[in-house]
Amino acid sequence: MSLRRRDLFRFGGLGGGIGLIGAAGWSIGKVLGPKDRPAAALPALDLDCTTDPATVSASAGPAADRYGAKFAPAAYYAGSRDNLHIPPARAPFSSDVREFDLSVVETTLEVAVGQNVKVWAYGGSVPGPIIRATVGEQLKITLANHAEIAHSIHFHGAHDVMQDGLERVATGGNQVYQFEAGPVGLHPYHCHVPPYARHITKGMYGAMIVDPREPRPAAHEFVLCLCGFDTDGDGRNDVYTWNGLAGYYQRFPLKVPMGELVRIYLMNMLEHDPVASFHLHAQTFDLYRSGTSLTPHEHTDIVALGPAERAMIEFRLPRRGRYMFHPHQSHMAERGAMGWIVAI
Ligand SMILES: [Cu+2]
Repeated sequence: MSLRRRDLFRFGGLGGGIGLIGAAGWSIGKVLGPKDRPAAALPALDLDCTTDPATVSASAGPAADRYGAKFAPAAYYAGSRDNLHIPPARAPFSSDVREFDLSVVETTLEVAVGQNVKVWAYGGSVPGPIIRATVGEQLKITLANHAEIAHSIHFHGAHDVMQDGLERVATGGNQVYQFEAGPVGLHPYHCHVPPYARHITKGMYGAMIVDPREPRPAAHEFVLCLCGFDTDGDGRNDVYTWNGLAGYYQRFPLKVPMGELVRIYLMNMLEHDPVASFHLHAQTFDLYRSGTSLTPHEHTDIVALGPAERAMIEFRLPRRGRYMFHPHQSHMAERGAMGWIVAI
């Protein structure tokens, strides 16, 4: 069954739309009855964020210039990128070495409908796989370079300087990085071979979550990595995405149960833009900068993030409905970085 956002609004507001979501297999498991519907239907928005991408081309005229139309996923995407935004479950502390494979392959990613970018992909994906460990665990991360030029993995956080990922790994080469996970928080990893702006804008980054020994409260967890693509080579970003595909979370909103704790790990891996932000509509959140503290630094509805800066946020959505999120830099929001969280 094919479901588009404008269909969702057409069927009597969000209650009807969520019924359809369930029918389409997107439900998180709760069966909704008539009493579960919101008191009033949500107003339709003037955001044609689901313009059928198959009908859009760069020369398609005014329709193609409608908000978001050119910054949508290709029509064939079917919402199967959960591994890029749902982190692995937290595991108890282990004295065993945790092993990860971040080998690099070259591939092509359709970052927005019809816009194909050649990328270097850690573990075959952009962003790379989410690494998760408990503070103090030993990590062993392997990079086999299957790409045509040299790459590396540099990890943020604290570790032995000999494991800092500054050495180039030549084509066909292998490198193993071993260090202790820490400190608690959210730390990016990325290629550090110059010009590394080019390597990063071609997809060479990912998130590493380091959990405290005493687990944080149970929550619905997501990772959102803000990424840009310079599709015309002019040194500026042309397409902005959360986790690699423009408009993905417009078409496939994150879904959470109403009233339950949500935790999002945010990361800004943009090159070329000096600052970006994450703004949540209709709800405020606790902000833990870099995720390194167990108590929040601030309570707000927006957090600014410089390059490679990250944050952990926690909130609950008290009402059934759709909550927009986006960078407050409008050119980013309008070029692919708009998304939704639906509380069911
Ligand atoms: Cu690289």
